[in-house]
Amino acid sequence: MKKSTQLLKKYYKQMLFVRRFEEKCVELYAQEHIRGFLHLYIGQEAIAVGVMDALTPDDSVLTTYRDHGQALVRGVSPNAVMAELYGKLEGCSRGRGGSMHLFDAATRFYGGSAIVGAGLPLAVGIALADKMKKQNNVTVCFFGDGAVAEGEFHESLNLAALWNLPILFVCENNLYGMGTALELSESQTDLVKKAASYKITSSKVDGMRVLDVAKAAKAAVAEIKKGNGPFFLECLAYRFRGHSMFDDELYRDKKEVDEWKKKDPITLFTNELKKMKALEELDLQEIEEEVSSIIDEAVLFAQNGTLEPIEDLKKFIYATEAEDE
Ligand SMILES: Cc1ncc(C[n+]2csc(CCOP(=O)(O)OP(=O)(O)O)c2C)c(N)n1
Ligand SMILES: [Mg+2]
Repeated sequence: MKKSTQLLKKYYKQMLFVRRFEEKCVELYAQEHIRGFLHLYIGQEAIAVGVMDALTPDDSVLTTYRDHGQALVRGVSPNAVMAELYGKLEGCSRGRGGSMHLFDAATRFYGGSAIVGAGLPLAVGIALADKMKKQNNVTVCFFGDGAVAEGEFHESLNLAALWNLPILFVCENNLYGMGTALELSESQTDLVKKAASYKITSSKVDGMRVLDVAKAAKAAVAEIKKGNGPFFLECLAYRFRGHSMFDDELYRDKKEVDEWKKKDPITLFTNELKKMKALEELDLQEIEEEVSSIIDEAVLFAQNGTLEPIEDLKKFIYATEAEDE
């Protein structure tokens, strides 16, 4: 298989994997194996896949509570992610974080956070550390359109620009923050203008098209690694499901959802593969089976995992106790 076809296969497989993993999560949630909050990334897969391909293992990643896609594509073990969703000790956050707080230092995946905008100042800190240590790494911070209303967003962009930090800000603009449409919460809905006001270079990309996202992210990371400071990439997208598992979606028209579903990133990419005549070389059924067996294994791993014993309840409350471990 040609190298270029291998890359296309990787994109397809990663997007499908995230999609199927989360569809499985929906089932497991209904069966109450997964509890608590669960925010799905379905519809936005092309963004995680396209951006992550521009990174090296030394780069850092931060994101929001809608974090399964980024964690899986970054390379956090699917077993550890599923075990985390089950609240098991073998989870990537020892079962204490759950869906919104996936974390894995080995892949420099610094979370998942429940607080809107919370990843932004952390990203500034990590990028500042990289810069002070003269390490030519990039920190990628994913956040939603809702985060631009937060003070932390403005403080973070200002400092990143002022200190010329190596950060890629990836705004996943899916047009809604919970049940509030962007135009109801922002006077300026052209989000790249906000970055421009901090003198941060920016671009906008169709977040439903993985090849476009990959190209834009690669160009942005190259600029950052040349020492040109932060970059703001707005990815226009849409979440196909509700905000979380509990959402009656009264704030948006079903027709609008159906229109966006025609732009499903996996369907769009399959059509592109057809056009590029790459589809003949790819066995989609085989990829589907590969993905399915990884997910089955993850579910089994999580089911067989351990619930933290009650005597460990107070562990990790204070930093000193964590150090004793
Ligand atoms: C500081 C803060 N304010 C409010 C909330 C409640 N909240 C949870 S998700 C959310 C919407 C965020 O929307 P967006 O950033 O667009 O991300 P999306 O859910 O669309 O991915 C809000 C307001 C919160 N978690 N943190
Ligand atoms: Mg949003």
